[in-house]
Amino acid sequence: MKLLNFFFFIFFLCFQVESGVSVTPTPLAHPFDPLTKEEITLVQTIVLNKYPKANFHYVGLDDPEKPTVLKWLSSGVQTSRNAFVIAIVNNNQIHEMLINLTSSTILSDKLRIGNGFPTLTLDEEGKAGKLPLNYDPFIESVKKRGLNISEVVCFGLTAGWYGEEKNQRVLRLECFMKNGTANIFVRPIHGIVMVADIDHMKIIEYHDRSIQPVPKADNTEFRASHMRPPFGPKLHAYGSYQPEGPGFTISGHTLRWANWKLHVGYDMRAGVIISTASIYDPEVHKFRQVLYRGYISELFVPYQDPSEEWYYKTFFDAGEFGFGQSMVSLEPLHDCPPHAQFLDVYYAGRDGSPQHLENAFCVFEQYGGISWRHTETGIPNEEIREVRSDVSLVVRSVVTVGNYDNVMDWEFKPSGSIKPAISLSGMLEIKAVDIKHKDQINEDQHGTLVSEQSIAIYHDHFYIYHLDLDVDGVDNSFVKTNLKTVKVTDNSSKRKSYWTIDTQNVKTESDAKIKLGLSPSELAVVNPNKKTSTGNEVGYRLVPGAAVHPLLVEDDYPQTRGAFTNYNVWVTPYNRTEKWAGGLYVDQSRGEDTLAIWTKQNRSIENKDIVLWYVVGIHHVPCQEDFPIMPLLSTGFELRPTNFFERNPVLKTLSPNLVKWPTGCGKP
Ligand SMILES: *[C@@H]1O[C@H](CO)[C@@H](O)[C@H](O)[C@H]1NC(C)=O
Ligand SMILES: *[C@@H]1O[C@H](CO)[C@@H](O)[C@H](O)[C@H]1NC(C)=O
Ligand SMILES: *[C@@H]1O[C@H](CO)[C@@H](O)[C@H](O)[C@H]1NC(C)=O
Ligand SMILES: *[C@@H]1O[C@H](CO)[C@@H](O)[C@H](O)[C@H]1NC(C)=O
Ligand SMILES: *[C@@H]1O[C@H](CO)[C@@H](O)[C@H](O)[C@H]1NC(C)=O
Ligand SMILES: *[C@@H]1O[C@H](CO)[C@@H](O)[C@H](O)[C@H]1NC(C)=O
Ligand SMILES: [Cu+2]
Repeated sequence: MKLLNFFFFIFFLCFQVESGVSVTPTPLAHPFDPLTKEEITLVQTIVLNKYPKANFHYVGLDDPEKPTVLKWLSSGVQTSRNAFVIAIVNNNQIHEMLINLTSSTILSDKLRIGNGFPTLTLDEEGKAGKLPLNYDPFIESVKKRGLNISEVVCFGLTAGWYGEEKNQRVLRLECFMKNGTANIFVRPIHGIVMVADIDHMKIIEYHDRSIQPVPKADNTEFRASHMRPPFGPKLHAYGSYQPEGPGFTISGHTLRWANWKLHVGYDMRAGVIISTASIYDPEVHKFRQVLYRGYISELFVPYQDPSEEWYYKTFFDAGEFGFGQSMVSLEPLHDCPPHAQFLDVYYAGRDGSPQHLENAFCVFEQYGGISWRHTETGIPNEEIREVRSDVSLVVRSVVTVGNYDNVMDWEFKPSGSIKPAISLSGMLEIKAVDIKHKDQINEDQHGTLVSEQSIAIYHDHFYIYHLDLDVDGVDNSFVKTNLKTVKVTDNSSKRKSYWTIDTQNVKTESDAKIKLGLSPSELAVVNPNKKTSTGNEVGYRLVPGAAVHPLLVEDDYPQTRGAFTNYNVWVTPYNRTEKWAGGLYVDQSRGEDTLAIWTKQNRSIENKDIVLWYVVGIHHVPCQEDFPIMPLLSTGFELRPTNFFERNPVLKTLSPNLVKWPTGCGKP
């Protein structure tokens, strides 16, 4: 059957709001602007001047105090900027430094004493990966397996903490075979336990425990250029066309689009940070605050194989590997549509020098399906059909930590909804076994046999979002509305039951710890000081994704470190330094500085500046389709206005014009 040749409609994205957004003021630097290349260089100079032997593990903007930021928002009054630095000096002293970027002075310099280590540098990860290749016992093990050392690639992996007394910065090392494929992760060299001391960059522990065949390279390739036909179904060309250009403007890091105004920041640990997002309310002719700050605070990925080679794999991808420094350049036209705009970022390398990452995130508009609709069939002799199509704005970045690619989106809608989403792709972590068919399995292999000799190990991906909502002002409350069954027992109705709501103002941190999915409830952050004309408190509701709960016991070492997954929802009073749900120093941490510990204070959260923490995730039982590379698997949630507006805020938002592709375009 011959399909119609390239026939499609393109949406002419032409957004109109009465908010005066077309006027772009001269870009005042936003207080949350990420450190510039020059500022990173300045920090490097200042620190190396004091400590010539310093390695930089974190360099970022020291969050300005909230009143400072709010003052800037209302009046443009700028104050000085500070940088926060974590450096390891002389290979063993962890220094926390605060640097005034305006006066180029060190404001404070503290030696850190305590458990846990800073985020790894990319440089030391790279160096650790090279250690085995020059380590005689390993070379011997490779020979013994009949493998070619020139085709071996190794990685340093964080070792976790399992009750050890000793505090030493170490990495476990794991090696893989190339030889005919770029998909090294599915070709592990099994049976070797290697530990490296990364302060002295040497292997300190080595055991060759057992030999398993390396899974075959056949059918593992993922590069189209290395594949032979036949290919999959032919997908027809697709275009998007914005004759008037994109409907958003980016000035510095400030983004204006439709009825939204927000700041898109970056941090080498957190990755993309959305700040000071506010939405224009046509009823009151002004922007109203919604999200002061939102970012992924931590990602916990515990694998579920307790054996010697695998038990330690309980990764904290943000705190251990640095989400921001693990961001990768996006590929125009494939990662983002044609009309996307890209932003570059800089982070500090181990030597403190600014490292450029091109196309680190992209911003684009996309057709958003139906905004609202109705077909009215009830009115005689009238045919009424009213449909509004939608457009949304997406801020996208990709964080690639080793085998996995995390595609992170922040989607904004004219209706006021914010929809953060995460999509996973990349490779599974594979254990090599001498098993070719499921029939040969007679004990728990802790994973799925996804290909001959390849067990993909069970694991979880728990993402925790830091969501500092400031709904129409700083002082907010957290409201939990339970839906409950009421039984009719007094014959007042023919019904035996109905449901109603029971609204609870949550007063303290303890009461705000919520495991979702057990009973129906609505969770909202409201401003008790602002009400709609009909008296409802203005608010934003959390519409959760599928609920995930940890399956490890609470006192298991990794679960203590990842205790922020014990509940899906937490609320804390705002504290500028409580940023990292797994702690500031996560590598080999002992669970002493987690959200679970902070909230033990049971602080009041009523009519205060509060932060909502939300855990979203995936329990991953791998399947064969995830091999040799996983098609995108997505999850997400929505922050949705709830009695925030007086009525449907997009009632009068017209659909974007429908345009046809200009004649002659897109013909083969
Ligand atoms: C940083 O230096 C500037 C310029 O000297 C000064 O005005 C400002 O108060 C300093 N900030 C702090 C936090 O010390
Ligand atoms: C490398 O791959 C080739 C072709 O698949 C195979 O013949 C050879 O044995 C492999 N060598 C090693 C050392 O694995
Ligand atoms: C080992 O691999 C290297 C690099 O791929 C290749 O040049 C060499 O011939 C291989 N040696 C053997 C013995 O296969
Ligand atoms: C409800 O109606 C039933 C059946 O008519 C009757 O037996 C029962 O006593 C009534 N209960 C009440 C609480 O009135
Ligand atoms: C903020 O949190 C830190 C760490 O939990 C704590 O030490 C500090 O006292 C808190 N500050 C305030 C003002 O509560
Ligand atoms: C937290 O504080 C509230 C109010 O004082 C109290 O009712 C509750 O029992 C406390 N919870 C814990 C775990 O201490
Ligand atoms: Cu997974």
